[in-house]
Amino acid sequence: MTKRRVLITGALGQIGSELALYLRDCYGEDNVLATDLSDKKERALPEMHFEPLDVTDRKRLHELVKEYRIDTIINLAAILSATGEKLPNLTWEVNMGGLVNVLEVARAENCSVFTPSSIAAFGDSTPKVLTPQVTIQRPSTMYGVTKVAGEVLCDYYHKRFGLDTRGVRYPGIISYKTLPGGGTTDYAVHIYYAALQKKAYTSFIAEGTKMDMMYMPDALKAVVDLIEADPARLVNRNAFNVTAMSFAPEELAEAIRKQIPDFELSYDVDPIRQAIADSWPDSLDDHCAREEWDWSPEYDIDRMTEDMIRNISI
Ligand code: VAH
Repeated sequence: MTKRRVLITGALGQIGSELALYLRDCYGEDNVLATDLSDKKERALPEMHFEPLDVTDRKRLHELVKEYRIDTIINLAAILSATGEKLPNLTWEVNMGGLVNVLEVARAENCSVFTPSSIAAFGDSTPKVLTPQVTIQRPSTMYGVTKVAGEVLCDYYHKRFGLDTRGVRYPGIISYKTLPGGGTTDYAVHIYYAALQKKAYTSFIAEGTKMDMMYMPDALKAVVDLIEADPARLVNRNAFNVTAMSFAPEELAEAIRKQIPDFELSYDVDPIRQAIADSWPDSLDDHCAREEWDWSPEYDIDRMTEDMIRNISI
């Protein structure tokens, strides 16, 4: 493991709040600085170095990178797909303005950068089954626009300035420690809580809507495996397709029934989030990640469901 001093933006979010702890375990408590717009640090990140940071404040970001001698920036701060359709201009400011700040500070201080893209970077004209690593990207959400723009901007900073930029296209991420906020795939998290509380869930995504998903432990491992990968092997660098499973709501309900036999699933489709989900792939081809940095997820739908229900029950 390389010795690193890491700054994370968006560290109180669904991924950030678990990634901060995972990176602390990998690199040591004194080598990880968690930052987030909100200051609810005590809620999610006890015993961690934490600084409030608005990722659109380049001056403050630069100060923190210098003060903490940061050499790696993990940029998670983003407004997700569904919220992004309610606040498109703010989504551009946060997602792209924040990324430009991260890239410019990284260029000035010679930091490596990891910024996740998403399956949201694809749109209706993208091949939906086993979506290729390199293909048509015409997303229909502002969140997706910022993800495509982010991918090509990170490629530019690597080619033009030699910056070490890396990223993956995450599918829906499922976890139990911090609830997701404002996403289209959030149903696949809420369903577990409803199954335990009421043995029933009403899905805002329609039956038959397949989307790629991944359990949080695999999502965390992907970050460290990629930033630690041999750069000589990397071709796609900033936008690796990664996935662990692809399922529709009724298939997830089947997996839950193996743990909670009388669980019932019903539907009350949200047309806005359904339209977003319909524009995304049904399944990704992630062979490039497997070939270039040995990506290999460990959780399938049944192993994830057992772990989710065991941990939420606690
Ligand atoms: C969202 N959870 O739903 C995020 C993610 C692929 C989905 O980008 O917006």
